[in-house]
Amino acid sequence: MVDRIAEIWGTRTPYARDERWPVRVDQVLAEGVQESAVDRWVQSACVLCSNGCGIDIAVKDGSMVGVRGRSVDVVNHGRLGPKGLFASWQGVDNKDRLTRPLVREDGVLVESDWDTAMERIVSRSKELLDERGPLSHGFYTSGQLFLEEYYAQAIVGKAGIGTPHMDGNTRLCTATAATAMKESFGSDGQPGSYVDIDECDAMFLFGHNMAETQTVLWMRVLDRLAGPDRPRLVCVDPRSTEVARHAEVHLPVKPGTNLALMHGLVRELFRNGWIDEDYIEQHTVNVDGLRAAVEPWTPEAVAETCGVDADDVRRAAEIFGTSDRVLSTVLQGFYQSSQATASACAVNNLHLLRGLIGRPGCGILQMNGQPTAQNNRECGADGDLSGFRNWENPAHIQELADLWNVDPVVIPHWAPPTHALQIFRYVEQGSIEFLWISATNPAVSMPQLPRIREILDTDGLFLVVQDLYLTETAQYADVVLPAAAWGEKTGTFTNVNRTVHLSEKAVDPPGQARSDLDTFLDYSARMGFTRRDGTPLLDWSGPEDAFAAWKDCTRGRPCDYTGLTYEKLRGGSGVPWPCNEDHPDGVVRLYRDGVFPTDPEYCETYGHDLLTGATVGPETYRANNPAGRAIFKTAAYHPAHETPDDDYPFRLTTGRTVYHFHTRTKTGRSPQLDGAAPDVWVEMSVKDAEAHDLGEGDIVRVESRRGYITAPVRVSGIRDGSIFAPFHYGYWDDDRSEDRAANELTLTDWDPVSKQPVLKNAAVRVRKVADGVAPSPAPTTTASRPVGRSGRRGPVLPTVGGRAAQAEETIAPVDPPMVASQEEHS
Ligand SMILES: Nc1nc2c(c(=O)[nH]1)N[C@H]1C(S)=C(S)[C@@H](COP(=O)(O)OP(=O)(O)OC[C@H]3O[C@@H](n4cnc5c(=O)[nH]c(N)nc54)[C@H](O)[C@@H]3O)O[C@H]1N2
Ligand SMILES: Nc1nc2c(c(=O)[nH]1)N[C@H]1C(S)=C(S)[C@@H](COP(=O)(O)OP(=O)(O)OC[C@H]3O[C@@H](n4cnc5c(=O)[nH]c(N)nc54)[C@H](O)[C@@H]3O)O[C@H]1N2
Ligand code: SF4
Ligand SMILES: [Mo]
Repeated sequence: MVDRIAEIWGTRTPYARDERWPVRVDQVLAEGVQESAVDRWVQSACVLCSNGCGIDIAVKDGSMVGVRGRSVDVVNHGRLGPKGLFASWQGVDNKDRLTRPLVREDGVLVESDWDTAMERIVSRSKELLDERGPLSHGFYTSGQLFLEEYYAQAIVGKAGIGTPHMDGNTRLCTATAATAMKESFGSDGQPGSYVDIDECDAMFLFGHNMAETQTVLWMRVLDRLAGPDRPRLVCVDPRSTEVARHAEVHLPVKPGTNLALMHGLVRELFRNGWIDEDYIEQHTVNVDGLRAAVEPWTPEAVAETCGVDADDVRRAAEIFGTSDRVLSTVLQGFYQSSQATASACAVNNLHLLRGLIGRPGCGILQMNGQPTAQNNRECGADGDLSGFRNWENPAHIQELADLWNVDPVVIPHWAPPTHALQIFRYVEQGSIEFLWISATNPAVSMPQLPRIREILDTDGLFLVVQDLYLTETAQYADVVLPAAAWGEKTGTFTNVNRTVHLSEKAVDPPGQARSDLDTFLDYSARMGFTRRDGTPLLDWSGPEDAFAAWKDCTRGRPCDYTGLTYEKLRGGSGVPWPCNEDHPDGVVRLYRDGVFPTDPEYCETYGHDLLTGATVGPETYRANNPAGRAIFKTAAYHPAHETPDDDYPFRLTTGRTVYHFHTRTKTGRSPQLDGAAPDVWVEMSVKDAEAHDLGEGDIVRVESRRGYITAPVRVSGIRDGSIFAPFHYGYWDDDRSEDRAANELTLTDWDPVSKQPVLKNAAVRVRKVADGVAPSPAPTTTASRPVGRSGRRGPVLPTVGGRAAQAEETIAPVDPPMVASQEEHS
């Protein structure tokens, strides 16, 4: 038994390059429940991050009473992280779940029933469609629903209503991952695989705190680092994360300067001849543009702009340039920072220059964050078009019209789909009067909260919120719909490396709560949406029908699901798409043949200018003639829009801690996790703290031009001049009404190409409001680890979970699951 709050990554199982990662099965059961008393174990996968660990749910007397990792799954080989162990089931099996629809009467939300609630929605919806047309409707959805639910929603929005105003919180999350792959390779679709961790010689983590945000993937890295021929590790992050502590080279860039660093790394590859001329010649276009763009960026120029050591830039470039097999991962430190798409594409460029793609150990993982973000991108409830189709290609629109049997003119394609922040802007301006929010909590997670609250409160807005709990956002709703959660409904979802899992219903939802799929189907039926032949637009009787329809939509596209069925996904491991007749067991890594989906008839986009976001358009795209070759894309570096000045001298960045998931609706209800990180804090460096006469635990007010928060200080290993605040802490469990969510401070600004908001960079100032009475509540086991052992107000106690956090670990003698590429090696 191991305290998995204190020992986040559990016990090491070292292994060598090209060996298979050993199995270790992690299990937790509710206090007092013996394994022999479990009625049944139900197959699923974890939905608390994009890693997508295979999980079995323990059921006893109709309730979830624990979980264990699935030893046969290629993703996790049995392991689970703290969120999977403690929050997956405790976060939903809860007393304060929504059990009935709520409707607003005389200004207050009162309990109601489904008929009343749905009729209110449908009558307002019909009224607005009649009077104002489809552009009066907006949908803001999630990266946490199931594939089947997104596909239903996409069809309702695109073929039923015909509105371009549908997006997901995936815009805040993985829009840049998708965009970077589309710009470089022609389509979304993760080139690499987790297996590349087993097979690489060097790893680069770009703005990715994997240790805390994909804990099980990090276990795999730790096990390689503990083995014989350890990979070399490079970390790009302004904080001293666990990743940074394990790295050979740590580049603590100033937030907002990633692109300058990337230019420097690319330039070193050219300068030192660490490039594969043959690969570039045969499989890419635009190399000359790239060479010219990076020329000014000497290591010294990078050092000056990014605040890192020039020799460290050279060392990092040498590791990239001279290691046989390099794996890169990219996440929010790049995607939510300025010039996001250009910076993420630069990682693709590094790999293309050396031909390190499509080969064992040479993965690119443009990471996802949310567990099902990938599916929203595939299905198109997020501003993409279903099946990775291209908005600007009339043949692709016709394919969808045929699949759905509707007139192609209904499907909005006259302009790019509306991105999330623009949807909120249209509400603010009054043109969207009907907004349906599902499985996301923008009143805490969107930038510039004082403004978001006003928008949610707009006069004349009809707001529907569909959630498990009465969230900060639901408080503003006209109608609240209670949703069935993970474990209470069946469906599929796909993780970072394209692995599709089936998640079966284990228990009944509480009260009248029902699945999001049922709700969208009900709405479609009540609205009377029909196909061209007069039959109902959506006539599915459940998730398996939706999955069958989805398979048709993916035929011949990069995300081909036609070889998958629920039956095939039962019993064993998840399967990575494309899975079809040619590849019945799926595909471990893409682009093995160096052929990319850039053909103009096939590609998902004609691309953008990375500096301005202007579209390239079909003519110019064709003239560039990529024809199956990858495209080097870049832009000139520009400083972030908001940089420090005399009034606001610090750079604020924001992000996560290992123990919480987003706005904590699940992790905040798990005693083990909540106990480990109960309240907000802000991180400052030793030097900055001393200069402001601040010590561990002192209470500060952090102000930006838009708002403020009040929080105790943790003196941590963050770079000088930067401040970090976790964004998890809203107000549902706190008396305060508006001074602890990091997004009180952030600004409304986005990347010109991916439209992903800049959540990692704002100018702030800090002043002390009170002496601390105790150390801050920040965990000691993570990036927020204190620099000294004691604060002025006493020792900083180590973060532990105690008895309640004990989990069982079985390091199994069984054979680890094997995937195709390892078969080749053995
Ligand atoms: N425990 C936990 N795990 C999660 C989640 C969670 O809420 N909690 N959420 C999931 C989701 S949806 C997502 S999107 C992922 C996010 O996973 P990550 O991207 O790994 O997490 P973040 O903490 O948002 O940001 C990563 C790092 O970016 C650094 N950073 C900030 N600004 C910059 C910059 O300008 N440049 C660079 N290079 N780095 C910078 C931060 O210091 C931080 O350590 O995590 C997933 N997993
Ligand atoms: N400052 C700052 N802001 C950020 C970030 C950051 O790093 N810094 N990160 C951004 C990122 S990457 C993300 S992903 C977002 C996340 O932000 P949100 O999406 O707002 O975060 P969650 O708390 O995960 O909200 C999901 C909601 O869905 C509900 N839910 C869960 N399962 C279901 C279901 O099956 N059906 C329904 N109907 N509801 C369900 C949950 O109860 C919860 O209220 O935050 C973004 N905001
Ligand atoms: S790594 Fe992610 S998917 Fe795996 S158990 Fe942890 S939260 Fe769940
Ligand atoms: Mo995310």
